[in-house]
Amino acid sequence: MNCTKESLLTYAITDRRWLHGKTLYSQVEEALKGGATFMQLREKDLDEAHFHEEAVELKKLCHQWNVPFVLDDNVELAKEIDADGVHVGQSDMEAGDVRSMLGPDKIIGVSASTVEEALKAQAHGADYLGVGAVFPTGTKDDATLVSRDTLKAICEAVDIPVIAIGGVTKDNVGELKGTGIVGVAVISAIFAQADVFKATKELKAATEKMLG
Ligand code: TZP
Ligand code: MG
Repeated sequence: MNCTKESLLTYAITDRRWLHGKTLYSQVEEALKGGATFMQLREKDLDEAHFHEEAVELKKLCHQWNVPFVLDDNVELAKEIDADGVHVGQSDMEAGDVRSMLGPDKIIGVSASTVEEALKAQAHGADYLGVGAVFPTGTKDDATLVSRDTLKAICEAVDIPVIAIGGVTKDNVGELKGTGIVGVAVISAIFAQADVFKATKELKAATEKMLG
Protein backbone atom coordinates (compact mmCIF):
# COMPACT_ATOMS: atom_id res chain seq x y z
CA MET A 1 0.00 0.00 0.00
CA ASN A 2 1.27 3.44 -0.91
CA CYS A 3 2.14 6.29 1.38
CA THR A 4 0.42 9.25 -0.23
CA LYS A 5 0.20 12.75 1.20
CA GLU A 6 -3.54 12.16 1.68
CA SER A 7 -2.95 8.97 3.63
CA LEU A 8 -0.94 10.93 6.21
CA LEU A 9 -3.81 13.28 7.11
CA THR A 10 -5.06 11.46 10.21
CA TYR A 11 -2.31 9.14 11.37
CA ALA A 12 -3.38 7.02 14.36
CA ILE A 13 -0.87 5.28 16.65
CA THR A 14 -2.18 2.56 18.92
CA ASP A 15 -1.73 2.41 22.67
CA ARG A 16 -3.25 -0.27 24.88
CA ARG A 17 -3.00 1.90 28.01
CA TRP A 18 -6.53 3.20 27.57
CA LEU A 19 -8.60 0.26 26.36
CA HIS A 20 -11.53 1.14 28.66
CA GLY A 21 -12.44 -2.54 28.80
CA LYS A 22 -12.47 -2.87 25.01
CA THR A 23 -10.04 -4.71 22.75
CA LEU A 24 -7.39 -2.91 20.76
CA TYR A 25 -8.93 -4.48 17.64
CA SER A 26 -12.30 -2.83 18.32
CA GLN A 27 -10.63 0.50 19.09
CA VAL A 28 -8.71 0.38 15.83
CA GLU A 29 -11.93 -0.45 14.03
CA GLU A 30 -13.62 2.57 15.60
CA ALA A 31 -10.71 4.79 14.53
CA LEU A 32 -10.99 3.47 10.96
CA LYS A 33 -14.75 4.09 10.97
CA GLY A 34 -14.04 7.60 12.24
CA GLY A 35 -11.77 8.24 9.26
CA ALA A 36 -8.21 7.40 10.32
CA THR A 37 -6.09 7.42 7.17
CA PHE A 38 -3.00 5.62 8.47
CA MET A 39 -2.44 3.12 11.29
CA GLN A 40 0.70 2.41 13.28
CA LEU A 41 0.77 -0.48 15.72
CA ARG A 42 2.92 0.59 18.65
CA GLU A 43 3.59 -2.06 21.29
CA LYS A 44 6.28 -1.48 23.85
CA ASP A 45 5.71 -4.44 26.20
CA LEU A 46 3.65 -7.09 24.42
CA ASP A 47 5.21 -10.55 24.11
CA GLU A 48 6.31 -11.73 20.68
CA ALA A 49 3.53 -14.28 20.07
CA HIS A 50 0.70 -11.88 20.90
CA PHE A 51 2.36 -9.05 19.01
CA HIS A 52 2.59 -11.26 15.93
CA GLU A 53 -1.01 -12.43 16.16
CA GLU A 54 -2.30 -8.91 16.74
CA ALA A 55 -0.28 -7.46 13.88
CA VAL A 56 -1.68 -10.04 11.44
CA GLU A 57 -5.26 -9.29 12.51
CA LEU A 58 -4.87 -5.51 12.46
CA LYS A 59 -3.17 -5.53 9.07
CA LYS A 60 -6.14 -7.41 7.66
CA LEU A 61 -8.57 -4.97 9.25
CA CYS A 62 -6.70 -1.89 8.01
CA HIS A 63 -6.55 -3.30 4.49
CA GLN A 64 -10.32 -3.77 4.49
CA TRP A 65 -10.41 0.01 4.92
CA ASN A 66 -7.62 0.64 2.41
CA VAL A 67 -5.51 2.15 5.16
CA PRO A 68 -1.74 1.60 5.32
CA PHE A 69 -0.60 -0.44 8.31
CA VAL A 70 2.89 -0.07 9.75
CA LEU A 71 4.69 -1.22 12.87
CA ASP A 72 6.63 0.90 15.29
CA ASP A 73 10.31 -0.14 15.47
CA ASN A 74 9.95 -3.86 14.75
CA VAL A 75 11.44 -4.33 11.29
CA GLU A 76 11.73 -8.12 11.66
CA LEU A 77 8.06 -8.55 12.47
CA ALA A 78 7.04 -6.10 9.74
CA LYS A 79 8.89 -8.27 7.24
CA GLU A 80 7.44 -11.45 8.65
CA ILE A 81 3.82 -10.36 8.45
CA ASP A 82 4.32 -8.34 5.26
CA ALA A 83 3.16 -5.09 6.88
CA ASP A 84 3.10 -1.98 4.70
CA GLY A 85 6.16 -0.66 6.49
CA VAL A 86 7.81 0.50 9.66
CA HIS A 87 8.25 3.67 11.65
CA VAL A 88 11.65 4.15 13.27
CA GLY A 89 12.96 6.66 15.76
CA GLN A 90 16.44 8.10 16.02
CA SER A 91 17.55 5.34 18.38
CA ASP A 92 16.07 2.51 16.28
CA MET A 93 17.40 0.92 13.10
CA GLU A 94 18.61 3.51 10.61
CA ALA A 95 16.39 4.15 7.55
CA GLY A 96 18.95 2.88 5.03
CA ASP A 97 19.23 -0.46 6.84
CA VAL A 98 15.44 -0.72 7.10
CA ARG A 99 15.22 -0.12 3.35
CA SER A 100 17.73 -2.92 2.69
CA MET A 101 15.65 -5.28 4.80
CA LEU A 102 12.20 -4.36 3.52
CA GLY A 103 12.92 -3.50 -0.09
CA PRO A 104 11.96 -0.52 -2.25
CA ASP A 105 8.18 -0.84 -2.01
CA LYS A 106 7.61 -0.65 1.74
CA ILE A 107 6.84 2.50 3.69
CA ILE A 108 9.53 3.84 5.98
CA GLY A 109 8.70 6.62 8.40
CA VAL A 110 11.34 8.29 10.54
CA SER A 111 11.05 10.50 13.61
CA ALA A 112 13.07 13.69 13.35
CA SER A 113 13.34 16.74 15.54
CA THR A 114 16.01 18.75 13.73
CA VAL A 115 16.63 19.79 10.12
CA GLU A 116 19.81 17.71 10.13
CA GLU A 117 17.98 14.54 11.21
CA ALA A 118 15.27 15.24 8.65
CA LEU A 119 17.69 15.63 5.75
CA LYS A 120 19.58 12.52 6.77
CA ALA A 121 16.41 10.44 6.97
CA GLN A 122 15.32 11.68 3.55
CA ALA A 123 18.73 10.88 2.05
CA HIS A 124 18.51 7.37 3.49
CA GLY A 125 15.19 6.62 1.89
CA ALA A 126 12.49 7.70 4.33
CA ASP A 127 9.02 8.11 2.78
CA TYR A 128 7.72 10.51 5.41
CA LEU A 129 8.83 12.20 8.61
CA GLY A 130 7.15 12.44 11.99
CA VAL A 131 8.26 15.64 13.71
CA GLY A 132 7.70 16.37 17.37
CA ALA A 133 6.80 16.75 20.04
CA VAL A 134 5.06 19.85 18.75
CA PHE A 135 3.07 20.22 22.00
CA PRO A 136 3.75 18.90 25.50
CA THR A 137 2.71 15.26 25.80
CA GLY A 138 2.30 12.87 28.66
CA THR A 139 2.32 9.85 26.35
CA LYS A 140 6.06 9.62 25.68
CA ASP A 141 8.36 10.28 28.64
CA ASP A 142 11.46 11.23 26.69
CA ALA A 143 9.81 13.44 24.07
CA THR A 144 11.52 16.79 23.60
CA LEU A 145 9.68 19.82 22.30
CA VAL A 146 10.17 20.98 18.71
CA SER A 147 9.39 24.65 18.09
CA ARG A 148 7.03 25.84 15.39
CA ASP A 149 10.03 27.46 13.64
CA THR A 150 11.92 24.17 13.56
CA LEU A 151 8.85 22.30 12.30
CA LYS A 152 8.51 24.87 9.52
CA ALA A 153 12.22 24.73 8.70
CA ILE A 154 12.05 20.93 8.42
CA CYS A 155 9.03 21.10 6.10
CA GLU A 156 10.90 23.59 3.92
CA ALA A 157 14.12 21.58 3.90
CA VAL A 158 12.74 18.22 2.73
CA ASP A 159 10.72 17.04 -0.25
CA ILE A 160 9.03 14.13 1.54
CA PRO A 161 5.79 14.73 3.48
CA VAL A 162 5.98 15.75 7.13
CA ILE A 163 3.45 15.05 9.86
CA ALA A 164 3.46 16.65 13.31
CA ILE A 165 3.27 14.55 16.46
CA GLY A 166 3.11 15.10 20.19
CA GLY A 167 0.22 16.45 22.20
CA VAL A 168 -1.86 17.23 19.11
CA THR A 169 -5.61 17.50 19.75
CA LYS A 170 -8.65 18.73 17.84
CA ASP A 171 -8.40 21.92 19.89
CA ASN A 172 -4.76 22.82 19.18
CA VAL A 173 -4.22 21.40 15.67
CA GLY A 174 -5.23 24.79 14.22
CA GLU A 175 -2.04 26.27 15.67
CA LEU A 176 -0.05 24.20 13.16
CA LYS A 177 -1.51 26.10 10.21
CA GLY A 178 1.12 27.42 7.83
CA THR A 179 3.92 25.10 8.93
CA GLY A 180 3.87 22.93 5.81
CA ILE A 181 2.74 19.66 7.40
CA VAL A 182 0.39 17.35 5.53
CA GLY A 183 -1.27 15.82 8.60
CA VAL A 184 -0.91 14.88 12.24
CA ALA A 185 -0.06 11.71 14.13
CA VAL A 186 -1.74 11.15 17.46
CA ILE A 187 -2.00 8.60 20.20
CA SER A 188 -4.05 9.98 23.08
CA ALA A 189 -6.30 12.30 21.04
CA ILE A 190 -7.73 9.10 19.56
CA PHE A 191 -6.91 6.10 21.71
CA ALA A 192 -7.29 7.68 25.17
CA GLN A 193 -10.79 8.85 24.32
CA ALA A 194 -13.92 7.08 25.51
CA ASP A 195 -15.48 7.47 22.06
CA VAL A 196 -12.68 6.63 19.62
CA PHE A 197 -14.96 6.97 16.58
CA LYS A 198 -16.10 10.47 17.51
CA ALA A 199 -12.59 11.57 18.55
CA THR A 200 -11.12 10.47 15.21
CA LYS A 201 -13.87 12.16 13.25
CA GLU A 202 -13.46 15.43 15.13
CA LEU A 203 -9.68 15.41 14.90
CA LYS A 204 -9.86 14.75 11.16
CA ALA A 205 -12.33 17.58 10.62
CA ALA A 206 -10.17 19.99 12.64
CA THR A 207 -7.05 18.91 10.70
CA GLU A 208 -8.80 19.38 7.35
CA LYS A 209 -9.90 22.83 8.50
CA MET A 210 -6.31 23.69 9.50
CA LEU A 211 -5.02 22.58 6.10
CA GLY A 212 -7.85 24.17 4.17
N1 TZP B 1 6.77 10.65 19.52
C1 TZP B 1 6.90 11.95 19.78
S1 TZP B 1 5.71 12.52 20.79
C2 TZP B 1 4.96 11.00 20.88
C3 TZP B 1 5.67 10.09 20.12
C4 TZP B 1 5.38 8.68 19.95
C5 TZP B 1 3.75 10.73 21.67
C6 TZP B 1 2.50 11.13 20.97
O1 TZP B 1 1.38 10.83 21.77
P1 TZP B 1 0.20 11.88 22.01
O2 TZP B 1 -0.70 11.20 22.99
O3 TZP B 1 -0.47 12.07 20.68
O4 TZP B 1 0.81 13.11 22.56
MG1 MG C 1 10.98 3.86 18.24
